[in-house]
Amino acid sequence: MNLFLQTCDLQPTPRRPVWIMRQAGRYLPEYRAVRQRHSFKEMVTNPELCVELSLQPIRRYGLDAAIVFSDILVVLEALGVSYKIVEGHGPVLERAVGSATELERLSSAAVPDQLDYVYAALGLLRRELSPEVALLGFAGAPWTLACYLVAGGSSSNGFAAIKSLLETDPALLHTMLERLTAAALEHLQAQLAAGADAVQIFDSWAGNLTEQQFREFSLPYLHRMAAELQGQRAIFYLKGAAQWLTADEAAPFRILSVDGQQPLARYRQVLGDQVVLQGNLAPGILTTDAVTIQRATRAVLESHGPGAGHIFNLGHGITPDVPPRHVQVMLDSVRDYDLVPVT
Ligand code: 1CP
Repeated sequence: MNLFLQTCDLQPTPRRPVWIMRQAGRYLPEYRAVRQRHSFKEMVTNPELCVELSLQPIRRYGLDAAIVFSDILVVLEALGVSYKIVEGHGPVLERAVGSATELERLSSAAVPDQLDYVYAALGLLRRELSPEVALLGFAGAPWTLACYLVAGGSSSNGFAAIKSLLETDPALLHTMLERLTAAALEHLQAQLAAGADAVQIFDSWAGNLTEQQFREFSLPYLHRMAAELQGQRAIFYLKGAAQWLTADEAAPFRILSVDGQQPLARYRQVLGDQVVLQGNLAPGILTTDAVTIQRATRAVLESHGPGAGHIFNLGHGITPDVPPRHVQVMLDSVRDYDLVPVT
């Protein structure tokens, strides 16, 4: 039984499926051991290393879903703007894109032609994983990709450049968002074709917009992606923005990953029972102690209640300071709790 896929399809399961956003990463000693020998770029572009890194958290914890080891920035690289990860700082792009001329200079080559290594890794992973474990691909949402593209990498000033662009030249920003929507969709479709059972769209910076700006610069593009991905399993992660959605706005998403802004019961109350919810333990809880982790994990499970349609996860990515044994405490609590009597 694949608990993750059944839950995506709103079928009851004997326990909740669970995986962890950014589950491969620096909190794991086995990740750091590989990272010591290779640059981030080597790890992402080498399918064998990629498979190894994707499997590390599955081997250690037996999670219900594996996510391909990659980054949202590979799509920008496919558009002709390469990136590197600078230790202690984060992603840095080869150049920033903030004018019409710069936007026109982006490559028009087909995105999937540039990202063979991701699809190769997915194919290998699907063969390695048991059928009970779901395989996820992913991409950045148009707004979040635009944040990095306009800033030229990660930002220490809250992505100030794109915030001014949004005021001074909204038409240019919309042209950019159109372009990024098409590129992200091409990459997601290719990942599904290569063996991904589901994909997640990360709008990690949606909450950096006001509610009104979110409705203009992010939501329409997410809705377009949902429409294009209809019939496929697509999870939409809207960090800092899911609390603004009405039931009608959320309905096209079918699977919504939410942060810890509100308890799951509140999202259920507003959105109804036809949307699968993923989340939403605050990642900071994992740095505390076993008793606190058990209590907070149960609170998330109880907040959702016994009905189908809950994928347990964090509200955001796990951080490098989390002791791996604390993750085990959380997972034991999820697995011991439950559950829904299967009829
Ligand atoms: O198991 C996994 O989930 C690993 C695969 C993965 C994913 C899903 C990585 C590896 N990155 C991502 C997505 C990603 N990348 C997002 C969306 C998810 C989120 O909100 O957490 C974002 C915003 C990025 C951009 C990025 N890449 C950052 C954040 C920078 C910022 O602006 O705050 C960072 C630090 C990276 C590098 C990176 N990507 C992945 C890892 C493990 C790392 C750290 C690299 C290292 O070892 O130094």
